[in-house]
Amino acid sequence: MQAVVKNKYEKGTQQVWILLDKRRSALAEAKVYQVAANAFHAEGVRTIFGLTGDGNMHWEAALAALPDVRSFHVRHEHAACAMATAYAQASGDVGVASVTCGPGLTQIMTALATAVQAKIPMVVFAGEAPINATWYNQYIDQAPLVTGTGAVYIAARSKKVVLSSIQEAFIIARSRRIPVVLGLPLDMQQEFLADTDYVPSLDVLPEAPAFSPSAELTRKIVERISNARRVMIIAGRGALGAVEACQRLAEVTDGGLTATLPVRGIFDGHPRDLGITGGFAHEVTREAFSQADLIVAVGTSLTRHTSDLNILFQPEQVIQIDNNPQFFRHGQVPASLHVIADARLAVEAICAQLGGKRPSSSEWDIPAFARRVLTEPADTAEYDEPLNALDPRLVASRLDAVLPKDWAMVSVAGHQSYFASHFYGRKANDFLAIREFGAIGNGLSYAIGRAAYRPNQPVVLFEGDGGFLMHIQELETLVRSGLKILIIIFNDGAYGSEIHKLRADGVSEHGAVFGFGNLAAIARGFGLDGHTVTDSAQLAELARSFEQGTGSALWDIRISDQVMAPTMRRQTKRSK
Ligand SMILES: Cc1ncc(C[n+]2csc(CCOP(=O)(O)OP(=O)(O)O)c2C)c(N)n1
Ligand SMILES: [Mg+2]
Repeated sequence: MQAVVKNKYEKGTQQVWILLDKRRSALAEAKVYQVAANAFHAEGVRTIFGLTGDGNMHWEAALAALPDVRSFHVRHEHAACAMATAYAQASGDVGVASVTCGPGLTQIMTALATAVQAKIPMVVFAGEAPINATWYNQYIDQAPLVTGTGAVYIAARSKKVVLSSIQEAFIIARSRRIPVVLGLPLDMQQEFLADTDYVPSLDVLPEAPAFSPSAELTRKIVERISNARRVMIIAGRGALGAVEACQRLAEVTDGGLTATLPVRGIFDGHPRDLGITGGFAHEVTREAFSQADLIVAVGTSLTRHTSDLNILFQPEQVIQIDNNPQFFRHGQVPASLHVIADARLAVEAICAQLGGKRPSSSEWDIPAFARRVLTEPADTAEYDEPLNALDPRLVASRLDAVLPKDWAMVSVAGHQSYFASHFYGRKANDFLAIREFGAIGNGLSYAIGRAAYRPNQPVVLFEGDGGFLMHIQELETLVRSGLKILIIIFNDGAYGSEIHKLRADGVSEHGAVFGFGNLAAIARGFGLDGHTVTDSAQLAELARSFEQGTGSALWDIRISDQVMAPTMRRQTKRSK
């Protein structure tokens, strides 16, 4: 398609329109915002999320007009940033959001901090106050706000540095996996600039080398494995390219396979798959961990969530294999042996050297544990009192039975997230859980970002009532976008995470209990299909009608506030 750019400029008192044919006139001048939009397009950006104002509206319109670009206009800037976060996580590419200067930028602090902690490659195009004005009502010093979240701020305050700043932003985002905010003063964006060829970051960045561990280090690991009795393998996001190698390692060591929550399902279907590790692990998986004496952690940064605060295993038991280990994570050195290597190459080298050498005692029947994970409840705690609404554990298992296995699922923070984590027979790339920074109020945005990545795959969002109401305005964005999302609210009429702690501490829970509201009617008001669920027998028929329909739906499932997630039970007991 021919890129014809129409620009208006002032010549004396006359307004002159020029048409720039970019094929013929590579050095033609265009407005800075247009040149910047062309550069983003050259970076391969085809999906953007934003809310416009003076600082970004021209850039956004220019980029949205370029071939194949889809622009999502949201109702709150935080949502744009959170959508770009989920889009980046799902696609593996750089997420792009855009906000105006001043109040547009201040809205995204929580989403930026989350993206930093989740190591999300992202570029946020932000306006800046005009450089030539003596006063501007939306002025704020943007850099310290952004850098305070841990993100990078690049101010491009002269048209001469605009293209190199965009290139730098994408180079940093891709190579360091971090969000970068790019600030361009809004008056400078209206200047003219030669639209020279832009060199995209991927033309500059070399491919990351894949290191094998040294033969000596491999021998050391093999010796530890041979001296161990029961080996458990944990895979994180860095193991996505090493699935078969990890499975082979489990087979040759008679060991178990587990996944961190973000890659739930990575070993789905393997007879040694014990599901997720960490605080949310199945009771049977916890039992297996209690018998393991060696942990091989592959491609995971080993947060405290992964070891459930060192309850499942201790750092001394762990060998960590990662191409970029942190060595100190969540307040401790998380492993006793660190291997800097490519996950697949390292595990393959270990398997090759292990040959027939197995752990000294290999009577561990992991396939029996794996069968129990699939057939027994994840949490068997019983309650003496009759429950005042549905048991969220039974709701989750019913949902697992009625929701097709190839729909994508999105899970968020809050007490209900434990229940929404226990779904089986589903693939890792059909699950998205960004829980870093622990902020509530992201669910709808994450689901929209995930759906924007694969618009033809239905997405199921599991949310709490509190998190949902925090950004309910994005229902309007969802309906306008035409994406198909099933929103499932585990509605306990409260900030569940708070009430359980307040109750345990004997403190009044009045500030955390709100009642149920009529979320189904609200959803219908926005144009979704809305249902209140008080009996899990309703779910099968509702799933059928969602599948057959074309639009989004919300199910407000009334769950009991008496059932505590095991993580919460342990936490409240510890605080006594
Ligand atoms: C932005 C933000 N504000 C406050 C909190 C504290 N907080 C953690 S969980 C939670 C309750 C969430 O309620 P809901 O979404 O209904 O989920 P539930 O815990 O009830 O399952 C709150 C307020 C937080 N994590 N993030
Ligand atoms: Mg709640």
